Amino acid sequence: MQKIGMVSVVIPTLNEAGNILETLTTIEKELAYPKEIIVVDGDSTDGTKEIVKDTNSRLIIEPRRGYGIALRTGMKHAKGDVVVMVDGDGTYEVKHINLLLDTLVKNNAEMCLATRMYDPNKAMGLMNFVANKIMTFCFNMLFMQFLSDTQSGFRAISRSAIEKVKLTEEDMSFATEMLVAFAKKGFKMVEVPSVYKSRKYGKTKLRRIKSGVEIFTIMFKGFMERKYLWKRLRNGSEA
Ligand SMILES: Nc1nc2c(ncn2[C@@H]2O[C@H](COP(=O)(O)OP(=O)(O)O)[C@@H](O)[C@H]2O)c(=O)[nH]1
Ligand SMILES: [Mg+2]
Repeated sequence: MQKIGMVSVVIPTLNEAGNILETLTTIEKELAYPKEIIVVDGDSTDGTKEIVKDTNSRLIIEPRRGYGIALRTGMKHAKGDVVVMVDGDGTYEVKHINLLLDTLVKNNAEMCLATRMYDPNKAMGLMNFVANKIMTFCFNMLFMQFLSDTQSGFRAISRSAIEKVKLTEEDMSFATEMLVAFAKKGFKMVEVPSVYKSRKYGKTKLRRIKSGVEIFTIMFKGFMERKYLWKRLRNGSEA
């Protein structure tokens, strides 16, 4: 990404009435580029939709369940040359949005992620922290990358790069599927240090076991599909 014209911020929400307004007002205030904000709501029943309707953000209702489905729907509607995805639950430091965008441009990268692994407050729960470390280690080994937080959902991404990959995951594994696809294409991915904030309202929709299995499956499937692996195996058997 060499220059940013417009940024599309895509925010999935499912019952985030206590959190969404702060996220939206912070982005409105801080984001230094021309923008559109798209909230993709899973037909929340706690008043999230009504709150979003009272803002300048665009509201899209996506009644089909799944974090990946919501983000894919939002990205389809995005018009900016960069898409920023971020949760609407207030757990990311959205003030860092310009840092992500500037770093994307400075490095001429296709993706910039906010990493929460250098958070001085160590606010991430132990279970999530350990699982994330293992997933990130496997991802780096399999795809020769140097990321520190593969489960970060706060990312600035070149829209033309998104259009070059096929993404089909429906739930949380969508975030990993995207990394696998980008790594296989040789797209450049960089990180900026950010923080993890504890959820103030509502509760997580993460189902740890289900998502864990899906995340490892998508990584190993992606690895097995690597053309060079088959080539190496074939050459190996001929030798
Ligand atoms: N539209 C939509 N949003 C979702 C769905 N599941 C989770 N989200 C949103 O996606 C973001 C991340 O989900 P969250 O429950 O916080 O997962 P965690 O961050 O892994 O604990 C939050 O803003 C959720 O409201 C869904 O099925 N549909
Ligand atoms: Mg969350």
